[in-house]
Amino acid sequence: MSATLITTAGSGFDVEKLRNDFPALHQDVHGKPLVYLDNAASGQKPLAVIEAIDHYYRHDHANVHRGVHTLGERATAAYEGAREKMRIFLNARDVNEIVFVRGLTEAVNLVANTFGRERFGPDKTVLLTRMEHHSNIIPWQLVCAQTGGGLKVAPINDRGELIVEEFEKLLTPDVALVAMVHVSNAIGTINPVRECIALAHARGIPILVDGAQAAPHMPVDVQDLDCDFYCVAGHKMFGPTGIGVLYGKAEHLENMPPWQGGGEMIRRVTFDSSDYAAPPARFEAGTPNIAGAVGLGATVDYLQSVGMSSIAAYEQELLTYATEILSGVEGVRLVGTAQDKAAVISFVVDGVHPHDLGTVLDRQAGVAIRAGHHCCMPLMEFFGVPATARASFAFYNTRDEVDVLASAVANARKIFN
Ligand code: C6P
Repeated sequence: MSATLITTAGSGFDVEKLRNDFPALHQDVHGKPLVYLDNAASGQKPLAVIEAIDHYYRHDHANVHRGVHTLGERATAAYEGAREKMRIFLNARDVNEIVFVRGLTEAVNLVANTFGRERFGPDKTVLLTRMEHHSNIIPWQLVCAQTGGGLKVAPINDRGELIVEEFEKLLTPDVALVAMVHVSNAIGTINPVRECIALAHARGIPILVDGAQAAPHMPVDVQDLDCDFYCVAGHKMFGPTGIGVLYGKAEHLENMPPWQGGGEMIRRVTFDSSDYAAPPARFEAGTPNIAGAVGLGATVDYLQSVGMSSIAAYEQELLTYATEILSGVEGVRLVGTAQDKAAVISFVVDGVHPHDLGTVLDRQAGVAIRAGHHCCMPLMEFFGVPATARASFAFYNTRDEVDVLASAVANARKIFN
């Protein structure tokens, strides 16, 4: 997705109108209108999502898949309806390929402890990239510590782009699985996942994609990608916290052992042995986050009414503008300048620690950014910085907000220098 190729001109995309759907955006912080640029950490929620959860708790709540009574049936229909919405959103072939989980972190842990554990061993490795979030490093490390084997890391260049030729060279017979991020949360790089998936599959290697920062910002089609697993976090998609989705190809899910045991994931139980339910129930032990799923379903409806292609195009325009304005501020250095980039800008400012910058922007200008290592310590080490400041945009952000950010950064630099 190149910034120069797409445009929202003529698409009817009206950012001011869309902003009205998000109550939290309309408030003052320290006496200044909030400028929320921490969307990679979590997105704000449209009224449609808040109201769907409110309605569910006021009228339809009961446990799912258990009650024969009316509320039980309504709650089950709402929960399973949300699964179908997620199937359509990701273009999965079958609704049973959609597993509800607590979030992206749980999705990776689930695959590591089932599919991964069965394939790992002393002579096996998991291939990652240098830009992975800790959620896509630690679960593999934990399982490898028990099974033997270890991690291999595909390198990146100085712009923060995956070096695909090196990635390909690392696809050797010891690799049991590739796990890679679609869009880097820390620097915004959009990885060529489709190409990487094809390269891995050509060698019979399955691949998991961390889609936390892709699904909220661009169309995702798991059949077109042909990934084996795709992980999504609901709260980054402007949905509730505590809910996410693991997409897995049916052929994998059907052959995977359960991870957590409990109610609903079984067919028959005796004290000697038990039989497990088919996917997705096999991986959803216990009472699930029903309201979270309902909210996620409402999020999907909302995002589809705006249009994922329009969202992607608008955010690319905003990224181009923000990159130009911010890199023009004296003392600012951008960290991560990939050609194919989502609307995330990581930067450092001469003489100002990112944490101080984050605090000053909040107190003096009402601007919310994230400062730190963004749960990507190996990536920060690569760039030789302990931390960066990060402005991460959503489709409800505006050029005016970019201007507020840039002048607040310039002021902060004056304060500290
Ligand atoms: N990144 C950020 O500020 P959870 O916490 O399970 O919802 O998502 C984890 C996760 C995994 N992969 C990527 C690419 C992510 O961006 C995140 C969450 C937030 O960048 C919080 S560290």
